[in-house]
Amino acid sequence: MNENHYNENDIQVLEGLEAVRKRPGMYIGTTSERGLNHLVWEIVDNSVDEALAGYCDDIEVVINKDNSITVKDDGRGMPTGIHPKTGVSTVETIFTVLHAGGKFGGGGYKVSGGLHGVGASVVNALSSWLEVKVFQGGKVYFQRFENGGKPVGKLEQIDTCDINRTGTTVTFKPDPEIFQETTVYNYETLRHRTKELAFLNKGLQIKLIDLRDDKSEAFLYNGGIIEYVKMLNESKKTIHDTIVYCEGEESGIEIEVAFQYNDGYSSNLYSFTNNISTVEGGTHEDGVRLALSRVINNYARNNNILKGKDESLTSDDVKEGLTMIISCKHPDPQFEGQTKTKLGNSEVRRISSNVFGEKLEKFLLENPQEAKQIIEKAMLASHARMAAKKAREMTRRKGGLEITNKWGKLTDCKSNDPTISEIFLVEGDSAGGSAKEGRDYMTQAILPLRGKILNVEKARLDKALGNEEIRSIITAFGTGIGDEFDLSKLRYHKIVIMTDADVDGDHIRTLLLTLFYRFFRPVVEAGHVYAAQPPLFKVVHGKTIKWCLDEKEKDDYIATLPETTRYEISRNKGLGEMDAKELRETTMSIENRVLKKITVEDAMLADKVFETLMGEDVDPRREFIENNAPYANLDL
Ligand code: TTJ
Repeated sequence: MNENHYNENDIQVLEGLEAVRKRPGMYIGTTSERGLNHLVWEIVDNSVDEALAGYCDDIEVVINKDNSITVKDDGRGMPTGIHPKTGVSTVETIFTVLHAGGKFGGGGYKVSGGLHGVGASVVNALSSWLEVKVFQGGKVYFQRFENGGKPVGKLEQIDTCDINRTGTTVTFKPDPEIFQETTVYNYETLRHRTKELAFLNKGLQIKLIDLRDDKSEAFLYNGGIIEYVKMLNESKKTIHDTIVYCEGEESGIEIEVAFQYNDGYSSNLYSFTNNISTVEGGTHEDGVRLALSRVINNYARNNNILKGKDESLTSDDVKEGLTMIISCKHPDPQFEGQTKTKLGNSEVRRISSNVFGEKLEKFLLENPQEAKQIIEKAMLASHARMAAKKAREMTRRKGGLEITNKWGKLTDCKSNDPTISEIFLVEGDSAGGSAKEGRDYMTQAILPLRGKILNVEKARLDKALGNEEIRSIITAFGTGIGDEFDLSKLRYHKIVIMTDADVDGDHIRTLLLTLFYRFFRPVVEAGHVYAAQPPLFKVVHGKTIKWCLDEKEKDDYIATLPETTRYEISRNKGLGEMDAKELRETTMSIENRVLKKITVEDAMLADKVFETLMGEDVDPRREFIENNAPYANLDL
């Protein structure tokens, strides 16, 4: 190659990577910590693809001391030969040409993961440097890129190796100019997804190694999603022993389902397509749900457990206490929905319904004892559902209750326009009082919450409805609940949780998020839920009081003070320590406040923390606290 002259290909390549650096958000969604993690998954997905193709069963993810990441696999190794279209090695092509992975241009993998499939070149573009090593045919190849993906030399052989050793190793260092918020990896976040990937790909070992503090774990599940269900039900009382498992394939589409019921009232259903979490569900989930109701109803009818024509179990009834994982592998998945996490391929509905229905029917026939337990559980749910309906009708009809008590302690805002209306859920009456005084009465409503809100994990819908705090929340939201839920009736487009920065505050927030996760998930999904961030520090000097959001803001502020100034710093423990004006200026006013948007994942995590902390079994709880002590306070 003439080193002084770029040819047309080179220029296109440079422009491509430059475009990624100019608009990283377009390629990885965000340059926050989430985007930083995204880089890891983009690389790991390549190795997982190799595993899905059957050529790799060992992957290592290493967080190096300098927060660079190494991903290593024992697959066939990336192709090293010259790529016919670009005239440079395929390795270089994959790392420098947008969309040049195995998933594009055909001929690659049958089934492929990848979050958005943007590929290795995007990771390269967003890295200060990246190195790749390929072990293939007894040779070791190497290439390095710097400054956002510019090759430093060509792919070259640097060594020899055992002819039997094959694989790919990639190390990259995220560019701090791009990831300005943080370039420090969080072990727990990487752990969650590596573990999940190991569950979803049985027999694949994924090691996570943290060289910053010599921590490492290996995840390998020969039982795959069966072991996933087992883990999810670990802290629960299950109502039957066997974890039901089925897998099947039709027209190149694979469906795998595992489930087990526990004695709780909520359901834990997670679905995936090509290892991607389909939070919004989709046709694979629909099919399984349909089959679950159909088969259970048929069985109950054939065995005279359900009598009469109109008595039947709804899909909500058979969902209660259900822990289920659905994993679909599809050669051409169509992702739809607001967050592109809903599987849209319509043929999958029939296929998953058939595959799952057939196996479930067989299981029930062969295991009458377990069938009986499952159906009894659903019947109980059905009765509770009818009781809840009656309870709801009662609350609606009780005229007196509506007038004096319907709104609980809600102080509503003047505006009726949900898009500009906000509701603050405030811990404690005294902070509630300050909030009421400090609010913008046009757009901000205040609902003070007293005491611990009902533990929703242990409560059924009908019981939850009996709780005064929860009733006030439901009434205030206006959406209804259960079968009647209607997002379009939401009265406030911002729901702001405002709690103290202490253990009780954490607990109440966890409780609220659990409640929202269980009963108002679409509200969370639509991005209406926020956590207020009251300032953590107060700096007083002379007559000036400065509230600072966090350690950094406090330090920055102190640095601006003249050296001779005497000042006092105190930690702001509760909302009650601020008067109405201060609360408005620091935490509530639209101009100054900082709100943290709550994602479904935050809510799911809260739900999980809650369950583990509140569950009846002591051992998992102790274990959780021991393992997560520093994380037990949700980092919101
Ligand atoms: C593609 O088909 C021919 C044989 O090699 C296949 C391949 O590319 N395998 C492969 C790629 N295994 N592992 C990778 C890979 C691993 C990492 C860590 C990063 C990247 C970009 C690819």
